[in-house]
Amino acid sequence: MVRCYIALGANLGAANEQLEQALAALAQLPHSRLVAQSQLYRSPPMAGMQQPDYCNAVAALDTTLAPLALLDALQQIENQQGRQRSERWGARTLDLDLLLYGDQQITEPRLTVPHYGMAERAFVLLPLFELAPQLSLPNGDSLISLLANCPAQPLTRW
Ligand code: A4P
Ligand code: MG
Repeated sequence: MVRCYIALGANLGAANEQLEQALAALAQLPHSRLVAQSQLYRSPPMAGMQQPDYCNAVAALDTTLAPLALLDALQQIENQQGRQRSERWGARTLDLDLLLYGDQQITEPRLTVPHYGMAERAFVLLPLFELAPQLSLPNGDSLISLLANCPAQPLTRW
C-alpha cells in the first residue's frame, strides 16, 4: 500500500455535498482504503476570480493502484459528479488533484506529482497539515515550512 493525499475542491451547487459525495466515492475505490479526511474549509477563488467561494478538503488514501490508474479513478469520480471541463480554473462541481503518491516524483504527460500548485495554496496545505503535520515532500521540504512561506489566504471552516 502507498499513502496518497488527494485535494478536493468544488464551487458550484452545494459544494460541501459534492465533497461529501466524492469522499464516499473515494472510500469505495478498489484496492484502496480511505484513511482520513480533513474538515471542510471555505476559501475565496484564487487570483481574485469572480466565482463563488470554494469548499476544499484533503483526503488520505492508502492504495495499491498505480499512479495513472488512481488518476483515472479520480477523473471517473469527477465525471460521475458532472464535471464539465471548460476554461482552466473555471468554476467546477468537483476537482480532485493527486497531491502526493508516497514519496514518488512523477512527471508524465497526464500526471505531475507532487501537484504543481500545492506549495502556494493554503487551502491545500492547511487541510493536509491537519492530517499529517510531520509530512515532508519528496524533495525534503517540510509541510510546516511550506505553510510558513505560503501566501496568506482567508480560510475558514465550511
Ligand atoms: N494532471 C497533472 N497532474 C495532476 C495531478 N497531480 N492531479 C492533469 C490531477 N490531475 C493532474 O486538470 C487538467 C489535467 O491535469 C488533467 O487532465 C490531468 O491529466 P483538470 O482538473 O482537468 O483542470 P483544472 O483543474 O481546471 O486545472 P488545474 O490546473 O488542475 O486547476 P487547479 O490548479 O486544480 O486549480 N481556488 C480555491 N480557493 N480553491 C480551489 O480548489 N481550484 C482551482 C483549480 C482554482 N482556484 C481555486 C481552487
Ligand atoms: Mg485539477
